[in-house]
Amino acid sequence: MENKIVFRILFVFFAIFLSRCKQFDPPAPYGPVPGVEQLEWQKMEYYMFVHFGPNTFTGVEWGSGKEDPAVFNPTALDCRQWAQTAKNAGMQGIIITAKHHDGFCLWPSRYSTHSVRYSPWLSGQGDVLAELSAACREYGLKFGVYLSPWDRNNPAYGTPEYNQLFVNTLAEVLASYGPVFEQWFDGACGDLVSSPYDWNLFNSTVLEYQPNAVIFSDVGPGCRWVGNERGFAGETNWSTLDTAGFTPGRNAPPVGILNSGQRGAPCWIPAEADVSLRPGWFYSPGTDNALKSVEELMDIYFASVGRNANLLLNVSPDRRGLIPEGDSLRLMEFRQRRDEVFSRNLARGARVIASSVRNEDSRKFCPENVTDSEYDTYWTLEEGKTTASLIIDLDREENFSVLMLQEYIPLGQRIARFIVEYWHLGEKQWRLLAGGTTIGYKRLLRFPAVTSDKIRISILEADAPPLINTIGIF
Ligand code: FUL
Repeated sequence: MENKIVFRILFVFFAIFLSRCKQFDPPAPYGPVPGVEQLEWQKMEYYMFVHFGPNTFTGVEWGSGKEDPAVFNPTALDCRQWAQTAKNAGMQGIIITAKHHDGFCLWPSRYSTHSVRYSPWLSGQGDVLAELSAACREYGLKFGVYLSPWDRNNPAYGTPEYNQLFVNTLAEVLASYGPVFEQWFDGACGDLVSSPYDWNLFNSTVLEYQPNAVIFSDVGPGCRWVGNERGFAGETNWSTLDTAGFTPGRNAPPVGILNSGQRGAPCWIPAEADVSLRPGWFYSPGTDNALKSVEELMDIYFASVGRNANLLLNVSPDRRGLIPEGDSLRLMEFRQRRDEVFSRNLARGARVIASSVRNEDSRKFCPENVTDSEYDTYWTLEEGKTTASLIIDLDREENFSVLMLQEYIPLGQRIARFIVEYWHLGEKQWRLLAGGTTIGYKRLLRFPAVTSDKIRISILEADAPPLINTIGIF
């Protein structure tokens, strides 16, 4: 009898305990979600592309592969200067063209006679990848490699043997220069290929040697081309894509799809926007006065990082092997402008009022999570609810012209339409400020400056309960 009472009491306590725990349950993931390495990659946001090789010295964009390796002879190559420039520019890593379409290897490859070993640079003893990977480590930057499958020098190119040769080359690089955060596969090919590339073999080789690398191509699997070389992601940009039946290059999905991703698609393949500071990818004296302006770079930033894509900005070391002074200056001006815009987040610590909250009494999903500057805390709603609004109360009048929204993507991308309003102090009513479709990892909105003490964000359409982890007002 006594036992029964004890059992009942225990049962009641257990039930109460379970119901309290439930209050802390996070929402279930929706659709595909990023892998750990894809999330780390997304948080990098902005990093450097470096195009360097024989083309630097010959002034062409696509080398024929027949160039004499003797043309490669930088007089003062210094990868530490590249790394220092990237660091000061606010970038998180560097991806180098280890082998471009001309087949020239920037390291002394065992598998090619078209490499630094056959050049006069450091009497054939140099290794650009060794220098750059060491410089990246020194400056706390991540290191990535571009290797073009299209090879205009390799005699085996176009034969079935080439796939294995390319894999050997790939393995050589990936095994030798420390952690690689991104493997960049270019789909471009100007010559006819009679023997198809073995993409499955290429990808599995990358992951065998660098399991944490994010693989870039037209169809991922780690991240995808944004569909243009202007640095512009779509205003609508889903990190999901359906790659069935597609391969990189000629058989890639249409560029419009790459630009905007696909809502409800089965694979998590976020966009990366690649664009060059100069009109071409490689250095040419003719482009010294044609660098993108700070305004153009800001437009690119808002259209890439500000539209749920990472920005891969290319710089072109010159014939000395240095990033030219003008290019480096422009990168610093660009950084300064971003610092000016983003230095003070007016929303930090602000009071937030939500129309609805998940498990209200637990406070785990409370609206203030969006202004606490922690990545892993977020505001969300009860299961089944997909629309809601948030008011950020600044408690004083402020002047602002940029809004930042971040969706908590570790549980999937959900939001499909939203608007932003501000409280018009004179008229005492809400006025429309901006609106959009997707948010994703980060969405930045620019508008003519307004003065107000409150803004309201309304989620009008989402595929599952929306999760917002950060809001910034600048
Ligand atoms: C393209 C290449 O053909 C260009 O030369 C450059 O490397 C660019 C980043 O990708 O597909």
